[in-house]
Amino acid sequence: MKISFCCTGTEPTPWLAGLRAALPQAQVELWQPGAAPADYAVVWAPPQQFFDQQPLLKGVFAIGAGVDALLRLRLPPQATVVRLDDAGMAVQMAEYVCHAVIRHFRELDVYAADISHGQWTFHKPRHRADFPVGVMGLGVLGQRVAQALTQFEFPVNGWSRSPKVMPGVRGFNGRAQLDAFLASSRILVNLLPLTFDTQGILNRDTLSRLQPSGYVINVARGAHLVDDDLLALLDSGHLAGATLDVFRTEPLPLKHPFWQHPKITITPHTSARTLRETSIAQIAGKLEALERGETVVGRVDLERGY
Ligand code: NDP
Ligand code: OXD
Repeated sequence: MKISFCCTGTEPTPWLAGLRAALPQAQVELWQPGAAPADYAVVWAPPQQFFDQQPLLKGVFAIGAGVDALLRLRLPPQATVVRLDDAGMAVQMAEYVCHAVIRHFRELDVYAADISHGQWTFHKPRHRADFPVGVMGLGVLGQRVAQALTQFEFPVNGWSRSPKVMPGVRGFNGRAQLDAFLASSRILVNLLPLTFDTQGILNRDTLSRLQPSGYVINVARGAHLVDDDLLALLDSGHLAGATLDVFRTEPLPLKHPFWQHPKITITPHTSARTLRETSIAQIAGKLEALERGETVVGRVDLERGY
């Protein structure tokens, strides 16, 4: 069995060593243009040329959770596409989002500014009941985040395509319930996949529906957000702030207003990182399951786009 590794922006040596150790029966090679066709591929941001030269692939394993960029390429029609399913990302995402929510709710930036000015000042405690958090996308990552937020006793709303029942989470689903979900939320966390249906979903209309002094946390994809709409709502005061981990162009161009905006915190697409050992173990297990003719979780539905 041949496995081709083609991950742009990833140091290949430890991945190749890890995949070879986990799948000793396989021949695992770093892809080079003109390489012989493989049976499986392990990819991140591969060029179209890769798939054009790999017509026999039975399976394509992404080393990330989001497959929006992959699905924009022409893939071999018979290939099963599999994404990472948690693989250690869910707890990281829960940490990141809870940190952003609590930092905003507890006014920790205000305290930091006070302290930097030598001021020992108390601010009136705020009520968490006044800070309902809405989580868009209740998949592998969104559910973990929503559950973590309930541990801190925030009111939590969740929005997904199909109905979900989660303890402590008020569920909304489908476009018909989107407005009600937004109106019930003050802090909005985006954990949707980027698809035809969800691109630009964080826009002037939707963000205006959040409760006054809303706060936006985008940890999914930059193209979910209409940048100018966010800036306008921050400047009008309808939104109090935003924490953004993902951007339409990455790295975020230095001239982009998000870098300097006093109400925006940015991080460099780091909220949930791919963990190599865990990911290799997951990919190896699923590849062997596919070889045995079994179904695997994390299989991408190409029609839905996630
Ligand atoms: P999942 O596929 O497990 O979950 C997606 C969720 O979104 C599901 O609940 C799904 O609904 C819902 N959804 C999809 N389309 C719609 C729609 N049109 N309307 C309403 N709900 C919808 O994905 P993950 O949780 O694993 O990952 C989510 C995203 O997080 C990834 O696609 C990626 O873009 C991003 N990500 C970002 C990282 C970072 O470091 N910033 C790291 C990892 C991922 P249903 O349950 O009904 O299918
Ligand atoms: C992912 C990501 O989708 O890193 O896994 O954004």
